[in-house]
Amino acid sequence: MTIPYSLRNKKVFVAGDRGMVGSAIVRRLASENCEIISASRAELDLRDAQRVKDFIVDRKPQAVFVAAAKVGGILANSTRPVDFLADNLEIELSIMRGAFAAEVEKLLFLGSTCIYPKFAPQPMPESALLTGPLEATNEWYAIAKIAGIKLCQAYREQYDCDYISAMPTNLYGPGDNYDLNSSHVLPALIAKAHAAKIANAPSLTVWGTGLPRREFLHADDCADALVFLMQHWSDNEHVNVGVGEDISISDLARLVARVVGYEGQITNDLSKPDGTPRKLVDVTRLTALGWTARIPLEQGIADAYADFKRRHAC
Ligand code: GFB
Repeated sequence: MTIPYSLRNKKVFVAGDRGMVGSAIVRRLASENCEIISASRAELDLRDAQRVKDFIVDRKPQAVFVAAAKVGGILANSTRPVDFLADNLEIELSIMRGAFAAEVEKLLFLGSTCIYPKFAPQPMPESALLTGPLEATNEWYAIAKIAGIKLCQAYREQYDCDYISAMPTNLYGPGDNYDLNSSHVLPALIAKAHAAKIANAPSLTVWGTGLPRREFLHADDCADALVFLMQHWSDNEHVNVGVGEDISISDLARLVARVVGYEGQITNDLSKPDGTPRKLVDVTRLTALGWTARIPLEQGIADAYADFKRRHAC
């Protein structure tokens, strides 16, 4: 823990500002009185190292949030390995090289808790990194995110750059992806429960056994934690970001159905993978710094469902 880093009156580049987490960071930064720098995908391909470097050097941000990534749920991860490995490596390397060239004061890299071994102790402490084999359904994404942590550490070690990493647990919230082939479980269940309710369908289908357990963090809580870490964390070690509680997929499906108002049966499609059996992060480090999540899961699902209806439903 060092002297707090102030974002006030700074130029801040939020890479990935059109995504769920990036847009939540932009909302959160509204109260920090900083100037946000962003670029749409059409303006700037973040995999293009030269263009990214030119952009960052030209705009001269003082702080950078690396919230841009190729993301997706269990099916997308296991069927598009090149996209998840290569795109993410290119994005993080381009941004960090650009940030270094522009002498950015502080950079926060956003990873994922899938960096931890499939059978890591639960809750998973930061020290579990690289202690065992990864979960096969998302090892490509995990390897790219581990490389991002290592890049931050390498820049710190070789050039004394203040680059830090945060590992959020499974995220959801406004602006999520509701496409059933590429989404994560929570938005998928919202979309399925809504469709089943509208169609008066007798059942909705959950992938896998429903037994795996996951921890869910609202994107606004995540953004708040990331801004907090930007201000209060400066270390080689990464920091887990979570709520400290998990839920089985079956219980999550029942909770989503209740929020959406769907009363039919819940069935299982056992041809789909379960993935990692459990993914609960140890949030001791973050809690000790003074940050805890505020949005309860049921309230967060209601908020996400309201956003889904605004943007997708009739
Ligand atoms: O959220 P999810 O796709 O990814 O799936 P992971 C979590 C669990 O929910 C798995 C089950 O056990 C799925 O089988 N599930 C049930 C469903 N119904 C559905 C459904 O309709 N759609 C989806 N997508 N899942 C991801 C990684 O792992 O977690 C990423 O693939 C990333 O790399 C992300 O790290 C945070 O939690 O298994």
